Amino acid sequence: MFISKTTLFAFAALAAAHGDHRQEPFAGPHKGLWYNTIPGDGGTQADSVFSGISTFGRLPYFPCLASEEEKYDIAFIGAPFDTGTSYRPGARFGPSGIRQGSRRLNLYGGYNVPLEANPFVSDLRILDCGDIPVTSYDNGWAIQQIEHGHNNLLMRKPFTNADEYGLSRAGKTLPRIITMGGDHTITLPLLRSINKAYGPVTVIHFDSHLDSWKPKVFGGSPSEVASINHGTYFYHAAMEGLLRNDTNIHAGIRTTLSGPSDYENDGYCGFEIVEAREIDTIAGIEGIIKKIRDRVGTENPVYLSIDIDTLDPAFAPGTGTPETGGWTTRELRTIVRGLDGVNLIGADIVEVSPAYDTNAELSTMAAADVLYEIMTMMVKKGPLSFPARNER
Ligand SMILES: [Mn+2]
Repeated sequence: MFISKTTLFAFAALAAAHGDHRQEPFAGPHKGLWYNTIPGDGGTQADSVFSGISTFGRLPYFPCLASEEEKYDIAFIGAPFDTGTSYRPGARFGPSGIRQGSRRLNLYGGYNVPLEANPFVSDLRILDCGDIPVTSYDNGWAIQQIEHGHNNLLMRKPFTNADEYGLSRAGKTLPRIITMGGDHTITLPLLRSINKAYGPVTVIHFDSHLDSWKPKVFGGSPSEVASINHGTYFYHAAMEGLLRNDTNIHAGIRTTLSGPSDYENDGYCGFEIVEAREIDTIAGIEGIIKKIRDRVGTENPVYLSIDIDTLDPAFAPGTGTPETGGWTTRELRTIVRGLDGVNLIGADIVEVSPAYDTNAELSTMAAADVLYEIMTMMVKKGPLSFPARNER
């Protein structure tokens, strides 16, 4: 019977996954082969980084949306949606591209030198949960799919500290979801989901564009779904009350505007702005980190959304709306690491569009490495839980 076979597989996978807290891939070196009995490194070639099926960082894969029982502390999930783009489409292939770009990040070589931690070795349970099913035929429906898929993963008890108090509105410790887009439209349904758990949140937004443009109305009658796209979602998020209004910040901005009023409009959405060129004028990388940290504070739950077009197209050409004059991959990674210690409740990386990448996979590697920095900070911080108020 089909169902019983599926269930059987799920139980087998659960048993394998729960046996060990280290992030062991299910398919390790092939121990049945004679050359895997050679002492030392003799056997690992059967599982080298260029072979096998790609999950993010070779993390164990489990189709979490197929089983409500599955637990994790951090889950990677793809949202392959790109029908909200205004220029070059293709970010629906972002999740698989980022996984491909992450092949050299893994348990065996995952020590993050500047952050002094290997995020693949901890007591936390971290999974690649595959992709949220997303239709490419109906944006309104797709946006609901993304919100509900994300929220299904977010509202579960975490693997660790499930009964400890946490930062969520209900005082619970929740798992952290890292979403791989998809065009930037996906951040609206992700924030709707986050809002259900945490209420209005602080957002750090890395991007070359503001993404807070007031939607244009065509033909006299406003269509709500049509007005939601990768350049307007923060406007909607602000109008829906999903954002704090005094702690958000954009970083890496360098877009041209339709006029100065774009910045005024942004003010309604509660963002401060760090322009990309400020790296040359406000004490470099350290100045930028300070400006971000001063804005968001250390107590607030913070959501991090990173558009790969923050990077200069020399470093990440594989994106839908490139803008020259951006930061290097080194600069962005250092700035992101500068957020170490902030209460990151979730994150996304978006607009990775592999069709415009080079054969050298610059953009997907950059995206994967930025996620690796985020994953390391989340693991270092541990579950976002704390003793009950009367015990503190
Ligand atoms: Mn964007």
